[in-house]
Amino acid sequence: MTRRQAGLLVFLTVVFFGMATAHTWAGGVIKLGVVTKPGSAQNVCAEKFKELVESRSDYEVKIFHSASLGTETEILQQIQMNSVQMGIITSGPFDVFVPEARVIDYPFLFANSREVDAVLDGPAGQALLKALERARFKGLAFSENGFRHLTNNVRPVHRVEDVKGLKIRVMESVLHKELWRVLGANPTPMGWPIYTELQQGTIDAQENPLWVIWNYKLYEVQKYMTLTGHVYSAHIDVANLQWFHSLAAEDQDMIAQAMKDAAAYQRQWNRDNEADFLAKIKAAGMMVDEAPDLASFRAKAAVLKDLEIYKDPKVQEMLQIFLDAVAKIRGQ
Ligand code: EAX
Repeated sequence: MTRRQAGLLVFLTVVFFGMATAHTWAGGVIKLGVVTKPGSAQNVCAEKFKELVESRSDYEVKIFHSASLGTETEILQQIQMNSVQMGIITSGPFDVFVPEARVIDYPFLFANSREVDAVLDGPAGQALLKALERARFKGLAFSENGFRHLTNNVRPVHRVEDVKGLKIRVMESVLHKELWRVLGANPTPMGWPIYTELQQGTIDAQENPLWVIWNYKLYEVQKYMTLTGHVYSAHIDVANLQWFHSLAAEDQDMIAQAMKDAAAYQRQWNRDNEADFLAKIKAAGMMVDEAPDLASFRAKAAVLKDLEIYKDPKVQEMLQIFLDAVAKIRGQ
C-alpha cells in the first residue's frame, strides 16, 4: 500500500465511522391526541407531523383522534400525566390550565392572518409558549383552528343585540364563557363534538371556524351563520415538558422542527380552503350574514379587559405584550 492509499483508507474510515455514529434516535412510540376527526384542521397538522417525524427519524407517531381520548381538556390532562406525550389542541381550553393563554383568544385582537403569523411566530408567541411550562406543557408551535364565526337556529344575527338570550355552546374556556355572557347570550361550556346537542335543541347556537361548520355538517342543524370573526382560535401544539426534556438534544430539535413545519403547512391549508368552505356552506343552504355590524360586537366585548379574568397581573402583562406586538405590525 502506498502512503497515498493508506492516507485515503484512513480518510474513508473516519468518514464511515463519522457517519455511522452521527446520531442514533431514541425511537419509540409518541402518542399524540386530537379531539377532531380525519379531515379536520388538527388532523391535517397531526398527519403532517407524523409523516415528517417518521421520514426523518426512527420514532413512530400514533395519532389518537375523534374524541377517543375524551375532550380537549381531558387530552391536556393526559399530556400532563404523560400517558399521552403530545397534542394539537385548540387554544381556548388552555386558559383553564394557564390563564395567559386567553390572550390569544382576546376578541378582535387580530385583523388578519398576517398579524397572526407575525405575533405568534415572534417574541409574543414565544413568551406565551414559555408560560405554558408552568402547567408542564412544552409549547412547540402554533397551528390554527382559524377565525371563529357564530351560527344559530333561532334568528338571523346582524348586531350584538340579536344575540340576546341565545343558548350557546362555548368551549371549556373561562374567556369564552365570559365573552358570550358579556355579549348577552346564555353560554354553556361543553367539550367537542356538539352535533347531537344542536340537533336536539339543547343548545341554539355555537361558534367555530368555517372548516368546522363544513366538516362536521353543522349546516344540517344550524340555519343562520354570521361572519363575526370575533376570536382567532389557534391550536397550541404541545408535548409533556418532562418527557420532552428527557430526550437527546437532537431528538428534541427534530421533533420541534417537524411540528413547526407541520404547523406552517396546516395554516396554509386552512387559509387556502376558507373561501371554498364558505361557498360550500352557502350551497348547503345556510343563510349567511357576511357583513354584520361588528362595531356593536366590539363595543360590548371591550369591557372584558376590565373584568376579573384579565386582572391577574400575569394575564395583563401578556395581553399588553400581544397588544403592543399587534400595534407594532400595524405601524409598519
Ligand atoms: O376544533 O371545541 C371547539 O369548538 C373546537 O373549535 C373544536 O374542537 C373544533
